[in-house]
Amino acid sequence: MSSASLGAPGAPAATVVQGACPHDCPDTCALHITVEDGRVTRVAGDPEHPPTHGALCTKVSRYAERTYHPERVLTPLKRVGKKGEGRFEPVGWSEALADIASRLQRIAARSPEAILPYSYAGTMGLVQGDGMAARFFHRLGASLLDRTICASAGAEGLMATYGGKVGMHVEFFAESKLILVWGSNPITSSVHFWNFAQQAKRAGSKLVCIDPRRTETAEKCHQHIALRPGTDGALALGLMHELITHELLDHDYVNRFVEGWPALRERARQWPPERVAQVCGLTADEVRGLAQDYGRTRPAAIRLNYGMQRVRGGGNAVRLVALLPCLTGAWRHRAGGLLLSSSGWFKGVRHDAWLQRPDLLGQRTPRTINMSTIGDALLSEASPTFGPKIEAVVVYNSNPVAVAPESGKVAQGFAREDLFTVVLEHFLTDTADHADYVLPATTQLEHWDAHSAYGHTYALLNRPAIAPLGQARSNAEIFRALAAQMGFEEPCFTDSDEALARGAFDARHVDLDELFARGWSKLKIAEAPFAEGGFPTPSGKAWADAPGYGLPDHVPNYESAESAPELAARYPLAMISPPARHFLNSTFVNVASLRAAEKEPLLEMHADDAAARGLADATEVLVFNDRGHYRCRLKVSARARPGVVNGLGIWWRKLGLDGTNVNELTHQRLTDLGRAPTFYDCLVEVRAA
Ligand SMILES: Nc1nc2c(c(=O)[nH]1)N[C@H]1C(S)=C(S)[C@@H](COP(=O)(O)OP(=O)(O)OC[C@H]3O[C@@H](n4cnc5c(=O)[nH]c(N)nc54)[C@H](O)[C@@H]3O)O[C@H]1N2
Ligand SMILES: Nc1nc2c(c(=O)[nH]1)N[C@H]1C(S)=C(S)[C@@H](COP(=O)(O)OP(=O)(O)OC[C@H]3O[C@@H](n4cnc5c(=O)[nH]c(N)nc54)[C@H](O)[C@@H]3O)O[C@H]1N2
Ligand SMILES: [Mo]
Repeated sequence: MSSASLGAPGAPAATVVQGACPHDCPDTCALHITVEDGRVTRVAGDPEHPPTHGALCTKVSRYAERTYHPERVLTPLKRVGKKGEGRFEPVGWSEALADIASRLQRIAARSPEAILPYSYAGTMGLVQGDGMAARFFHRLGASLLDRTICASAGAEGLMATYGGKVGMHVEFFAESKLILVWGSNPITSSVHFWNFAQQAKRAGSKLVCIDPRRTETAEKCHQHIALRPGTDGALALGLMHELITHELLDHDYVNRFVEGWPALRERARQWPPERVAQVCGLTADEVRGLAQDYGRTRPAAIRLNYGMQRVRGGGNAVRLVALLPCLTGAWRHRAGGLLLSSSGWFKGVRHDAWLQRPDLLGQRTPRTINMSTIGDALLSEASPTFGPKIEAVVVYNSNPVAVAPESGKVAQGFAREDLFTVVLEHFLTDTADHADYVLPATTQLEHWDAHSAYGHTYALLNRPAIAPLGQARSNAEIFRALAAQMGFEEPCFTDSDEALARGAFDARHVDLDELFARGWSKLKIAEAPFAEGGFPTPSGKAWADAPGYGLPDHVPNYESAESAPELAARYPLAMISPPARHFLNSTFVNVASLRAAEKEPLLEMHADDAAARGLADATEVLVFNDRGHYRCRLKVSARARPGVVNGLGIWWRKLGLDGTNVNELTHQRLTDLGRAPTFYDCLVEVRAA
């Protein structure tokens, strides 16, 4: 459906436009946008799209509230105050574009690598994400950005096990007899997966949640295994130990489809339940019971999520967990196996090289800056190892001052008077407050896009439902205009947004007629893709021992009693900072109804830890470590296990209690694999404010 008329005779004509949710979420919903008299009046889920099933999360059902928000940035803005103050005056597009282009040209004439694009998944669209923007920065020869802030440890862990970011079809979890919800809080972060898990539960299946926090999801599962953060690798090794001891391996599957198991088997033998229990903060019976359930139930499925890989050993832990269904042969059934990401199924289906045009670099090989260490990068001077000092940053689809680790340093970097900063945004976020220019971007209701997904296997289309508000322009339109201003003459800089959306997928793999007629189309993937091996490795076998990696192992957190006893003596509480239910990363924090639901920045603490510190529920507290302090409201709660506090994220710093957020406390050290941040590997102490 592109736009069907729904109006009753006499009523104002209503049309329904097919859209796709742009947000960074595994569910990537198909949307029905109702438009009446040029205004969006309803955003609903498409009832026919199987994963969406007609339902939306609270946040996105309020998407129109965000689009029509009175504080939307609707004209280009030029800074008049100090960096970070957020004082701007409106300017015209032509003045803004001319000034930005000439500033970037001057820097590029000396050193294009002194210019850095900074973007993540504010929209996951292939057009408004890294389509025209990537073409622009490749042509310019700017520094490349290593986009690691969320998932790259787990991604590399999957690559080193299956050879690709591939997994089960989400729909078939409805038929699983046992589901391990591991490092994932789907009631908050993936409600459409939860719908399938509920169907399984109603059919009598067992649900087990493996998470340090007693989340809403953990409460609704039959069992909650509240391990210490960063100990998932040890738990997986313990499960292997029990599968070996009790003869629960599928030897036929292992012999035919797993490489390197004998060496890992010897390692797993060193992890009896007692040792695992001590490392994970569990009982040995919990480990034994879980192994029995997992080894004896068919089909058994694991919904792994990125929450468990935001620690030093995150990549190794994903390798170990991802091997479990290979050892029990769970992959033989379509409702068995594992899903962390489905994005690898889109490899070769998406026209990435055409969208992003890395060939425009020609012979140039710019340096790569890791987005997860943006604080250090912005504060680095020129040096032979670092290269030129960063002189300009162009931010789109991201809010690094709030979301990047060790945000005190990130804010200090963005406050540099000699840094030229352009931010494409909907709102004056913490990052936009530091900009020299803020450029008003369209929302998903106002532009074209095409979407792949990382939690299901459908391609989606998003048509514009309404004209851009005010003077807003789409990201692609802004980079097209900047390219023209800079004199880039390659024909690819004239491709329209619609042309980019039409060209995003390969017609041999996506039924483009169906995509454009109905808004979504399923990829053709076998129902049980690895029933007979067929992993995307060169041999088709899964790797227990991956070439170039060696055997996976449990890697303790950087900040733990094991690795840093002196630090742990001063800061005895491990802090994790998972998403708050009504926010999406730092998006929606400024939507009044959603912020009202979250009330204030919260720190959940177990009653014993609160009593030991003489802290009463609802006190204002300071959470601190050597990197800084963060003021928030204490919630004494059974959601926290002893020794672990939960600082729910990710508030805008300026909407918090003292101009900071939880990332004031996190550090910039990276994961074992994938160069990712270790947000949940963080020791703190807490006292009354
Ligand atoms: N409402 C909402 N939805 C979201 C997001 C959001 O911010 N808000 N974020 C989106 C994004 S960007 C992503 S990447 C996805 C997935 O986002 P994830 O970050 O995977 O988020 P969750 O599914 O909430 O899962 C995180 C869970 O992992 C737990 N956890 C923390 N440390 C550990 C550990 O060491 N081991 C184990 N086993 N568990 C641990 C946390 O307590 C939490 O319940 O969700 C997306 N959906
Ligand atoms: N402590 C802690 N920190 C974390 C995490 C955590 O769990 N704990 N989670 C991490 C994870 S998983 C992730 S993915 C990152 C997320 O980090 P980001 O990707 O930066 O996500 P958001 O904070 O949602 O910011 C996205 C911004 O993009 C803007 N935007 C949306 N659509 C468009 C558009 O079409 N055009 C333009 N120009 N802008 C648009 C939104 O207004 C919003 O301000 O944060 C990470 N940070
Ligand atoms: Mo993420």
